[in-house]
This record gives sequence, C-alpha cells and structure tokens, in this order.
Amino acid sequence: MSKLVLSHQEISDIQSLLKDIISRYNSVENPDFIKESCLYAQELPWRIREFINDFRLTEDNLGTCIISGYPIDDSKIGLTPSHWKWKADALHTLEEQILLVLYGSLLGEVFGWSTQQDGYIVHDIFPIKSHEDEQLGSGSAQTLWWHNEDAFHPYRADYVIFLCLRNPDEIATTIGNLNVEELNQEQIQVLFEPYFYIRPDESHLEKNESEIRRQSRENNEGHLINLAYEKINKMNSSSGDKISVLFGSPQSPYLRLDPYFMDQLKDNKEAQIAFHTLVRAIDANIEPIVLQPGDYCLIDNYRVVHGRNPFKANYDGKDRWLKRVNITKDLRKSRDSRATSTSRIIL
Ligand SMILES: O=C(O)CCC(=O)C(=O)O
Ligand SMILES: [Fe+2]
Repeated sequence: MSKLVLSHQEISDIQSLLKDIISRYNSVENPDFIKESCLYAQELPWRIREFINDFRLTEDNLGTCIISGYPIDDSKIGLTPSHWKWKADALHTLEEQILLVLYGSLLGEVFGWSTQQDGYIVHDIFPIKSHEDEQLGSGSAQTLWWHNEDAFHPYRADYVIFLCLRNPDEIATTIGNLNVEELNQEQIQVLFEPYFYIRPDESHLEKNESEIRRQSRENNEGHLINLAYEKINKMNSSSGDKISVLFGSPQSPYLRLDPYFMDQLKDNKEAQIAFHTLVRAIDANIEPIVLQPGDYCLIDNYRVVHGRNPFKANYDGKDRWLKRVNITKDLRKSRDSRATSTSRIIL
C-alpha cells in the first residue's frame, strides 16, 4: 500500500493553512467552509495534492493509501467521547477535522446522510458501550464484517477517508480487494446481473438516531428526515431494487457488497454459489492495517472493502478513536435526495 509521510516543512505549511482557516471557521460542519474547502485544499503542499490526484485518477494502486505524520497532540484532542451526539470535541479536534475535509475535497465533494450520525458530515468512530455487540463502527466486541461503505445505497461514497486520532491497542482496520482470477467467466457474468439485495446497515436505522434529534423531529422540525427514515425502513424490509455486486469492467470489476446485510438467494442457486465464491476470494485477500495517530487512510469504496477486528473497549476516555468522511465524485447524481443544490446531506 502506498504511503506518503509528511516532511517537517509540509507539516508546518499545513499548520499555517489550518490556522488561517480556523481564524474564519470554528466548525467543519459550516456549509460556507464546506463550499470553500476545495479552494483551501489547493493551498496544500504540491506533493500531497499530487499523491491524492494520482490515487484519484489511476487505478493501478491497491485502492487504499495513507498520508501519515500529521502530529496529534494526545492531550489537546481530549478524552475519547462516550457518544458522538454532543460533538463535545468539536473545537479540540478542529484542525485535524479540517485537514480531513481538505484531503476529501481533493478527491471530490464531501457529504453526509440525514439518517446517519444525525446528519453530520464528519463522523466519529469510537466504541459506545450500548453498541458493544452491534455491527456498527461504534461496536467493539464483534468483528465489524468487511463491507463497502453504505453499499445498500445508490448514492454511496466513491471514497471514504479515516483519520486516526488514537489507537492505543493497535486494533486493525481490515482491507480487502478482489483478485478476479479466482472467479470463472460464468460466475463473473452472474455477479454482474441484478440478482442481489443489500439492506441498510445498522448505522442508518432509526434506533441509532440520538434522542436529541428525535426530540426535534417529534417537535415537528424534521419532516424531511421523517421521510428519509421512511425510505430506510422500506429498504430494510427488502423491498428496494435488486443490484449487481460487480460492475464496471469484467477484467477489473468494481465492488458493491455488504454480506452481513445480504440474505441467501434461495431461488437462484447459481447466483448464490457465485456470490459465495466472491466472498471467499475477498476473504483470502483481507489485510489488517493498524492505523496510527495522525494517519489519514484514503479508501476507494468502489475497489476495496473494509472492516475492523474485534477488541475490548474500556470506556475510559482512552479508547480507539477515528474520524470518517464520505466523498462523492458527483454530487448531482443525488440531487433528487438533497433539499437544495448546495446541500451536502442526503435525505
Ligand atoms: O473502525 C474501523 O477501522 C472501520 C470502521 C468502519 O468501517 C465503519 O464504521 O464503517
Ligand atoms: Fe465502514
């Protein structure tokens, strides 16, 4: 996997750019900042822009890369929060989050989901006690099975970036890609057909909305969000469009799958066997990557799947803590699900 390690000069150039941005913005969620982020990103050092540009435009890499070396001050970022709903760290991790959005803006447009983490654009990933055994980024005791991010949704991200703030027990993110030679021609053909269905993962379900926002919806302030949850509930009852799990070039297919949220195809044995072969082929290629504080890990969500090994959370403010952002190459394709042309939130 390719890795760019920042030089002292680059770190210092980034820090002065971040200082400039912070003098104008105190939240990454500010729509004006989000709009300007692609302008600011052009002021990042050339080597970083070149590295991200190569990752974006060529597919001869393995679908993941890391930009490492940004210094994280463990005491400045504060304790790992116990829940994302308060955004208690918003100011303590502002510079790290801004850099996450800037890197994202070199890949495309950052966006969020109204049904995930209360519609925030920058997400938190740390263990939450009540989610311990859940299939969620905020789970811990169970393996987070590998998946394409938001695979169930046609407007899912082209790229995801994880920023590691803290990972004291060196818990691995898992990354997997497909060696297409492990499939035969007939299987590839079947996997390119719309025989498959992916239910929304747990992170989009109404039960994982915070009570803060539920309250505002109950006060009738969230009509559009109510409709968004209706859509999710419908998709969760397996009544949406069937999809193919491979697409693009048969010689080097793109992936769209989340096996944990996919049911057996009882009425199509051939597709079921091909799907199993695909899952086994990816399983054989899963690699652990232990992110270190200051690592920004760029993931091509069309070309690789990712997950996380299980671990023991302590809920003592020192647990593993990542930030995540979703990026699309094409905002317009989701226009029917965004309230305005400039909104970055998919309803
Ligand atoms: O914790 C990780 O390393 C990955 C988390 C993840 O894949 C997710 O939250 O979607
Ligand atoms: Fe994920």
